[in-house]
Amino acid sequence: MPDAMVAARDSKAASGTAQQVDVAVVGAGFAGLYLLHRLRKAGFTTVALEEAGDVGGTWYWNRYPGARCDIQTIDYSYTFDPELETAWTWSEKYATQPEILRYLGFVADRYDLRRDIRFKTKVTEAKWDEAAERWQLATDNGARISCRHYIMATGCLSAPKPPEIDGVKEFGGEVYFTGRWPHGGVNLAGKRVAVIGTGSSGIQSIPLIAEQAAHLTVFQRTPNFALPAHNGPSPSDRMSLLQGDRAAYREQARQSMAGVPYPQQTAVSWQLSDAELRARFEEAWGKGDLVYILTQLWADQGVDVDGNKLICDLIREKIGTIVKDPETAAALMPHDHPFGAKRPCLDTNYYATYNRPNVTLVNLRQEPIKAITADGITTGKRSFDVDVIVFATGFDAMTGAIRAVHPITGRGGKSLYDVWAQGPQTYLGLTVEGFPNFFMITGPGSPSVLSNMAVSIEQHVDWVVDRLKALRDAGFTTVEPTETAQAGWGQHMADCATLTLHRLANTWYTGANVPGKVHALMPYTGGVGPYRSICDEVTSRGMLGFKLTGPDVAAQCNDGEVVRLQPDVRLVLNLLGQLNLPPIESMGALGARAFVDEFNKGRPAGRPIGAVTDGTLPGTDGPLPYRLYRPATPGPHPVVVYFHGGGWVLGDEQSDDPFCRDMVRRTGMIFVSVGYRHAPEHRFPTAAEDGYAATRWIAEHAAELGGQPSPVLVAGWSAGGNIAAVTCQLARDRGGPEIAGQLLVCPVTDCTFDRPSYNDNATGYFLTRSLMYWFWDLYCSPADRTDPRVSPLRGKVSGLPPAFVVTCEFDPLRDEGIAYADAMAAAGVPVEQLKARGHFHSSFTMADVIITGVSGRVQMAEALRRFAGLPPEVRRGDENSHGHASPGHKIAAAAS
Ligand code: N01
Repeated sequence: MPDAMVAARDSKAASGTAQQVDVAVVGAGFAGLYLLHRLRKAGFTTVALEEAGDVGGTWYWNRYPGARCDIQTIDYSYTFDPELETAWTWSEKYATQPEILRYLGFVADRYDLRRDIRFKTKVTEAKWDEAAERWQLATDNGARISCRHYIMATGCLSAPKPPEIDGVKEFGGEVYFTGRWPHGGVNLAGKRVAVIGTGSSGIQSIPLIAEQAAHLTVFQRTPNFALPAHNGPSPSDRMSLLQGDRAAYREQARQSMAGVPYPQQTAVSWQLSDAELRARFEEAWGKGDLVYILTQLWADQGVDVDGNKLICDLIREKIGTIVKDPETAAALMPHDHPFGAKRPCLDTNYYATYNRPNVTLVNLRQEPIKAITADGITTGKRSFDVDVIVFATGFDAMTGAIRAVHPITGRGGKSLYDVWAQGPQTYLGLTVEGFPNFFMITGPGSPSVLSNMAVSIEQHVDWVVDRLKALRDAGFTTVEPTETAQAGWGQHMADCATLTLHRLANTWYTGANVPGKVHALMPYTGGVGPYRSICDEVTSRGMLGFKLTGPDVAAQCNDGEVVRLQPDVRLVLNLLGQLNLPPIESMGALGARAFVDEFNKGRPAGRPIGAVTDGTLPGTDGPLPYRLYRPATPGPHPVVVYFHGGGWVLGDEQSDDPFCRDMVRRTGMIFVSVGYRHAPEHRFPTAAEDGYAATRWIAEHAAELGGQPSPVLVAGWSAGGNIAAVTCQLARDRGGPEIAGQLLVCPVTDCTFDRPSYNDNATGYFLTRSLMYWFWDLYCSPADRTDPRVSPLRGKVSGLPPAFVVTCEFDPLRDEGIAYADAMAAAGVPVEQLKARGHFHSSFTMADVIITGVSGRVQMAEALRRFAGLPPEVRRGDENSHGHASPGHKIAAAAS
């Protein structure tokens, strides 16, 4: 497409006199165009500076053969104006680059945006002028600019990275970069062509280049997962959803994880038979939709190495069936990263292209490129004479266009280049501390490249422009995030990153593709919907984490961290909040038990283990039920006596099933979960005495249960933690049984409610203060509450077995758990504590829902093995590494 007919609009200002605007925007792609439209509507004077000759951003530059979007085009569109939506019809499921560029030109015309864009103009410097409280910009074309606010809408993949191969300048043939493809096209007919790189750009262009070239040699360093696009008309099912209720469809996209309206998948892989797994995969393969296959197969695919490996195997099998030469097929199969951890690709005939006689694949892992010569490319083993080299080698992503293109100097002369030397730090991915009135659209720390960019861009732009409007109306002239808020966002980013498998791949998401770049996962992995709600929360909490100043208003600094909960805990609590449940204590004991039963039916099934058997054991007043969880490994195993949670009122020997299974898998031990009797039918000290009696019986019958003979271990959660702690005291005082160690997870240890955590976490974290009052009232009369059989903190705490005590930051019981651990330690008991940041009372027992609880459960399992005298071989695959990670895997190594 020719450059814009509208020439770069030179500022009327004489050279040396700056053009004065409220807001300057860099970039006229998807983000820049929408910014201009919104800013103008909000009454801001604006200019956009664009290096290219026309609008389009990435779609202006990436004109290589086969360039298309790989999010369905009906989803990859602006949604801010319903009339625009109906005024444009996409011709294909995945539109080509020329069609997308035409669309962006259409949008620019429709809203008359070009009149505020200075094309062919590069910013060469941006400096914050402290006295004027304005950004001063220098450009390579036309007047300087002085603006109140400076917004980078520069895209995430706009700075191509250099080829990093010696000798490019020596090459006598033609050289092209996919990211800077000539506008007039390139005639490759009859030529010997080399393509270096097999990311999305390479995978899209290789089949078309192969059709034109006399011979194509593909130089592949890392194979990538690619799926057939099955391009054509937009699928009728998606179209009818969109057309059936456009507003609802768009809203679902905005609240979704990836910015495309698909529901949250709930089935987990271990619940599905092999036939079901394969059927789901085949359906996804047939759909030709990246977001579908990345999110809809099974719930654990993106968070668990085992669930992910199932998909990797199935895709590798597909590659094997398409590519005829086994050696080539093997070289094309990715083994070094989980599916989705590196950006997968959509293709048209990619793998089949390697069956063509004029295509050769060179596996650079076996023969790295040594140099580019005048005639072609030399590897460690061979030389390839070529006429054309196409570099599909990617970009200095996310930070390249912001950090390195021009110096950006903030408050106190600080350069963004230096501030980000150890990796990008931002608040919300939108702002940076020390850089007032500076914003980024889809910056590092925002969902951006892990989402449908169109949806994220609209959200970012709306949020920024709405804030600028509100600040202006309130008389504020500067806005800047605080250090605390930015550090908190960094922590939240890191917490989110532990949820996904991105940390197990070296990719441009982490900066690993650029030599010397600091490794850090740059996009926000917490999802589009949660991100949107966090941004809204910042606003509703009075611009939390921002300093605001203005000449005629009092400065405001509402400091703080917007998210302190672990990301999955936040999701669970939000979901529970949306259910608007009545307080459990208002349901009565029977109603509450029925509620808990129903609630538990909705959770993911526990993972398979060796065996689960039910039985009864003799209690003090008759039989007590138990459930025994046995590992798949040969026994005999150490035995852990387990007490479920439920405030002495709720739950049973089956109600902590996922936790017990998880711990059995990790520890390799038998767990016997005891069905002790409940209040109000059986009040204090029944639960305590049942717990002790059960422990004694299990210890005496450990061998019959398939376990190692005594000593046993005890463990429990919440009221079960209370029973476990009490059992250890009773066993010490009543002559046994011998207990090798105690695991107390968020235990009740004392009858007073005056510790700070009872107030700090009184409501909002599922277990409330009033629910605890109710539990206590049902179980124990006030006169009995100081009895160590219910308040073990008031008992003698010396001479107890070694303990591992877990407490959660957002739990009313936090401080009494810590107090008990401290008291035991002070009395000489070997005690380890896990004070779990950002977690709530149920974090660790909601195995497979609260994924951030994995590392805590690994520590618990390690402790139990230590107590039992076993070597520290804890199953930690889902925490640390991908099954196929290569030994030199930097990120994986860092994670362990
Ligand atoms: O870049 P990439 P891309 N020697 O970084 C290889 C988006 N996009 O332009 O993996 C030899 O993915 C490198 O190898 P390795 C999309 O988000 C979207 O293809 O580092 N090889 C890799 O194979 C995408 O993810 C669409 O070992 C070298 C390749 O070059 C992102 O843009 C279309 C090398 C680079 O792959 C980037 O995609 C296109 C060297 N020195 C792009 N240096 C849509 O469909 C690098 N490589 C919307």
